[in-house]
Amino acid sequence: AHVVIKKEKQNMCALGIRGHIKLSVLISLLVLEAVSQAASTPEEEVSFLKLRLHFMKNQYKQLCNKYSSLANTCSAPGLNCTECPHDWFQVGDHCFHIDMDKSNWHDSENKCKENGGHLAILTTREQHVTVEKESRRLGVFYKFFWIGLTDSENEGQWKWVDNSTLTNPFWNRINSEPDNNLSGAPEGEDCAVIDSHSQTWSDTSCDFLYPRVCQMDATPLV
Ligand SMILES: [Ca+2]
Ligand SMILES: [Ca+2]
Repeated sequence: AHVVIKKEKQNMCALGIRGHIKLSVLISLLVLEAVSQAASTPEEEVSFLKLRLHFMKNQYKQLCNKYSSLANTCSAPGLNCTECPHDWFQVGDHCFHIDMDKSNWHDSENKCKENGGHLAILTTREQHVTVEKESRRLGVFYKFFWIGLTDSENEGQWKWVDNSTLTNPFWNRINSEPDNNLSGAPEGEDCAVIDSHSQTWSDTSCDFLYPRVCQMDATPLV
């Protein structure tokens, strides 16, 4: 009986490896099929291909997860089936992570860097909505998080941590932010936080202690 079980296990592992090859072939076929689809305008073709790609990525993730759970039962190596590290959430081509450890702005940026990222550069409404959802999912009571935006070099000239200038601001205009309020901080307010509830930003003292949103590029699956 022991031999039979061993044999079955070997078969299962062989199946797993064959499955992996089939998986790769299937993906190639699907990609080819998508590319060969005729569309009347280039714009239509682009949106069609985007849809197909989105569908195939989901298919790939499902197959990849199946493969990994099978690989787990033998000695075959598993696969990373997501485009973001564990505990990070994905929006488009980027991965984000909420870290509840509270630090000043500069230490927060360094801590994001230690994990291979940087403080979040939030440019779309979808990213703000997802940060809000994620903070709720974590049951986060706290609503202010550092993002990678500062005007510490030149007062009033807001720059992201990748040195790009701010083009699509989400300031809390109801509270007249950014106000560089000197009463709370004699040196002014040169670093930005997101208020996850209202999904808007405020400037505040860079020395204050807040949790943070880190960001890194997603690693494409295929
Ligand atoms: Ca300022
Ligand atoms: Ca302010």
